[in-house]
Amino acid sequence: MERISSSVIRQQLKLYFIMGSGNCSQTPAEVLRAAIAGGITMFQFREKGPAALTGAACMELARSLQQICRSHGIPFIVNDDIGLAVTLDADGIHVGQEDVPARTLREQLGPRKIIGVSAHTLEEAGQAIADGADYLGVGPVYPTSSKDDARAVQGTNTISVLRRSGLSIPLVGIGGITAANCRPVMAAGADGISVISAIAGAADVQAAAEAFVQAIG
Ligand code: 3NM
Repeated sequence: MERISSSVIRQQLKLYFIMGSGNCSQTPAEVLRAAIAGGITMFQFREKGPAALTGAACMELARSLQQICRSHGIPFIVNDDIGLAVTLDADGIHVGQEDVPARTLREQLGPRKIIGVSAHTLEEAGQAIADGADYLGVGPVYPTSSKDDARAVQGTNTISVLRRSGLSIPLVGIGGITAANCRPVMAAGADGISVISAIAGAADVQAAAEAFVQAIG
C-alpha cells in the first residue's frame, strides 16, 4: 500500500475546518453539517480547553462527527490523540511540535493515514517531511484567540520562506484566517486554509464556509 498522493491531499486541504465542542455556539453536529453544506473539504476533531469532553463523552462525540464526515466523503482527522485516531480508524491525525513525532505516528498508522504536523520554521518543516508527514500546518498567520499557546504571529512570511526554499509538501495556513484575509495566505503558497472561529463561531455557519470557498476560488 502506498501513501495518499500529494495532489489528492492538496485538494482536501483547500478549506480545512477544525472544531471541538468548545468552539460551537450550536451543537457540534449542526455546525459540522452546515460547514459541510458550505463546502469544507476536510475536518479535524480538536477537543481542547477547560470544558473539553473526556473519556466516553469525547469518544461518543468524535464518533458521531466522524459518521457525518463519512456520509459526505469528508476526511476525518483527529487532533493529537493517537489512541482516539486508532480506535475510530480515523483518516488521519494532526500533531504539534510538542506531541508524538510524525515518524512514530507513521510507524504506528501505516502509509494510508494522513499525518499533519504544525511547523513554524524551515527546520521543523524539513524534519516533519523527513519523518513522513503528508502536510504541514503553518501559523499563526494572524492573531488568534482559539489557541492559548499559539506562537508569535508570523503573517504569511513563513509560508513564503518554505515555498522559496523549494518545499513542495502540501500545506495550510492557520490562525485568525477569515474570508476577508485568506487570499494573501493562498498567494504566499498555501494549498488551503485551516479555520476554527470564523466558521464555528459564525451566526450562519454555512454562509461563512461559502464565503471562504468564494474567496479561495
Ligand atoms: N493552531 P482560528 S493557530 C489550532 O499557529 C491552531 O499552529 C495554530 O483558530 C498554529 O481560526 C490555531 O479561530 C487556532 O484563529 C486557529
